[in-house]
This record gives sequence, C-alpha cells and structure tokens, in this order.
Amino acid sequence: MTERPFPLRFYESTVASGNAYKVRLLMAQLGITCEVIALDILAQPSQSRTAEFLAKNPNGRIPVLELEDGTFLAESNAILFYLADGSAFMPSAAVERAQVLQWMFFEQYSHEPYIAVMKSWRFWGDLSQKRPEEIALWQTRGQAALNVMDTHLRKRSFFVGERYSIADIALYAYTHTADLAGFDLVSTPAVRAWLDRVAAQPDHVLIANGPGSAGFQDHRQPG
Ligand SMILES: N[C@@H](CCC(=O)N[C@@H](CS)C(=O)NCC(=O)O)C(=O)O
Repeated sequence: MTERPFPLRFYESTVASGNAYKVRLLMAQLGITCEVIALDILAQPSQSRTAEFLAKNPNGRIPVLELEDGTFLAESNAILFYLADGSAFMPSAAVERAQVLQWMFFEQYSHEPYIAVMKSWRFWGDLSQKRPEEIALWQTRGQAALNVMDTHLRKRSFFVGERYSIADIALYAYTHTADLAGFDLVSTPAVRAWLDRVAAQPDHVLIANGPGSAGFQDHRQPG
C-alpha cells in the first residue's frame, strides 16, 4: 500500500451491521487493527445521532473511520475504497476499478436497501407493523438483486477480474445472511458457491464474532 493517513478509530455498532462488517472484514484481511467504538444505534435516539457524532458524520450513521490526520470517512463502500487502494483487494486496471465501483453502487442502490432493511425489520424492528404490500415489494426487489448476482456469477468466480476484491466484500456482507432475512438462496446456486469462495479467503472473519454481534444470532456459524 502507498503512504496514507492510517486508521485510528473505527465507529461501528453494538448490533450486527453488515455495513460495518464489510470494513471489519477488509481490515482483518489487510492486517489493520485500530480502536473500535461500538455505538447503540437502537437507542432512542441512536447514539449515532448525537451532536458529537454528527460532527464526525453529518448523516448520523455508522460505519465511520477516523484517520490519524483527523479525517472522518463515512459510507461503508467509500471506506473500503480508501483502505483497499493499492492492495490486492483493488484491481489496478482502470476498467476493473470502475467495475468494482459498478458493483458497489449496485449494492447500495439495488441490494442493501431491500436485503439489509428486511434483516433489520426482522431482527430489530417490528415486522408486524409493516404493511404486507411493503414487505412483498421489499422481498421482490431484494430477490431481484440476488438474481442479478446469480446471473453474473454463473460465468465467474468473483465479481470483477476473476479475483476477490472489495466488490465481493461489499456484496458478501448482507448476502451471506440474506436467508435469515427471508430471502431465497436455494434458487441462486451460483451465489451460494460464491459465498463459500468468499468465506474461504485467508483471514476471513465472521459477522457474528465482532464487536457488533450483540442481538444477532447466525445459528449456522459459531460465536
Ligand atoms: N450507506 C451507508 C449506510 C449506513 C447505515 O445505514 N448505517 C446504519 C447501520 S447499518 C445506521 O447507522 N443506523 C443508525 C441510524 O440511522 O441512526 C453505508 O454504506 O455506510
């Protein structure tokens, strides 16, 4: 990696956040350790909405990475992009870097808003308060994202350039628990095979073993 301000503190959540997990997974694979501060985002109001935290991220959400020069980086995929720059987790060819962004934007627009939100409703929100039409729409849109991934992965091992990259990390975070959120992974065999490939990468860490694991039990995994 080239010289750059190093991570000093990582703000994440006391409950399992896939967005925070992306960063925790990449930091483990890059061998980066820093102070971790877990906020209670289920508190009313969330600890990410205090004036002190809004000064770090005006959008009031975790994850946030504080760098040694005082910079605060928000948005999980922007943090991945910063940390991976110059490493094996970021392709060097311009078109492949753009494809990494392509899949990370897909994740934030077509995948995470449905799959992560359904997970949050099921684990920490009140699913019964949601209208059936709303749940059905979220189900349809989340499943459509999984189908797009499956089509892409039928001819490839990883999302970009036949190599594990931050595009895979960004998409793995909420996909690997999508079945717990009520989505069907049985009909997406290429996604399931890719999930196994991602989990087999060196220095992989589990979502359920981090500081942000309280309240979330993935019974298929230890911890
Ligand atoms: N697009 C953002 C989403 C961040 C996000 O939604 N964070 C949630 C936890 S996963 C949060 O901080 N929720 C608390 C709140 O909104 O007050 C990212 O990728 O980092």
